[in-house]
Amino acid sequence: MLLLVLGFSLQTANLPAIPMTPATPQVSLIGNAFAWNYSYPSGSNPQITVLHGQSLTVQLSSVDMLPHQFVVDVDNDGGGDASDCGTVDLCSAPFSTSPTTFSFSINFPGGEYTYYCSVHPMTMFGRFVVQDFGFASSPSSLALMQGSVTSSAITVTSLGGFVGKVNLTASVLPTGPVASLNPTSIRFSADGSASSTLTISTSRTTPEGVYTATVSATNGTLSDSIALPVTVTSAVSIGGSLPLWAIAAGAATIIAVAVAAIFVRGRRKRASKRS
Ligand SMILES: [Cu+2]
Repeated sequence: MLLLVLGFSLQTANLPAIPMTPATPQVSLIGNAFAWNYSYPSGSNPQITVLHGQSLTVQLSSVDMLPHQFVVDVDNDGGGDASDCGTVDLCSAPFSTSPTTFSFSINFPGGEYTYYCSVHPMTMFGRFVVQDFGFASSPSSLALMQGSVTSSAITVTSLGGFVGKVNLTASVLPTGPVASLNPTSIRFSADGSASSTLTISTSRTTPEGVYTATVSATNGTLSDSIALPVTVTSAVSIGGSLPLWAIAAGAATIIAVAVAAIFVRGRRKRASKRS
């Protein structure tokens, strides 16, 4: 375990990272067929780390007179295929001696990607990390009677090495069942997960119907939410209605009375014939 931690920290220490402010993330990449930012203080092929949902501006320039093109390989199939540009992969315009900027939104899932120069994909590439958290519930839908309580486990998972504390809130629409969470904030480590219990309770007077419970998670920059259908059924219709056994018992009584009546009539007929 210690070795793993050491290995991880050594690995991250070796990778040059570009510090970014969450509000206006910007990164500068200088094209050189040897590597992006070749021989620059930030290090060659620096890792780019962004948060899901952010917009990123990449300032692109070239120092070797050669054409370059910045590509984020969103589908992870390599950086040499400019055919993915404009569909799945994010690609700047080709550039050479004139600098250009390329802005885009990080609307693809959290995880590790690679950015390339599509002209020099063998030398000009680096890690492109999208940090996010995943959000899941188990079970993913709930059903309960009036006047009862049920719960679902809400799990938050770190993606792309996202670390930190996430605050959770829960609500139910329309008004009726009451939602609560325990705990209301989760702290998790890189690539780890943590969970909270969503509890839904109803009173005897909560109207029957289908509701939606929403659990939202935010760390101030990232936010995500998950919705769970909640079905409230009547306690009366299940506990107080005529169950099958009662219907069966009623039918048996009717049959028994009918049989008895036929038997009595038969005896009377035979008795009258005899006399
Ligand atoms: Cu290039």
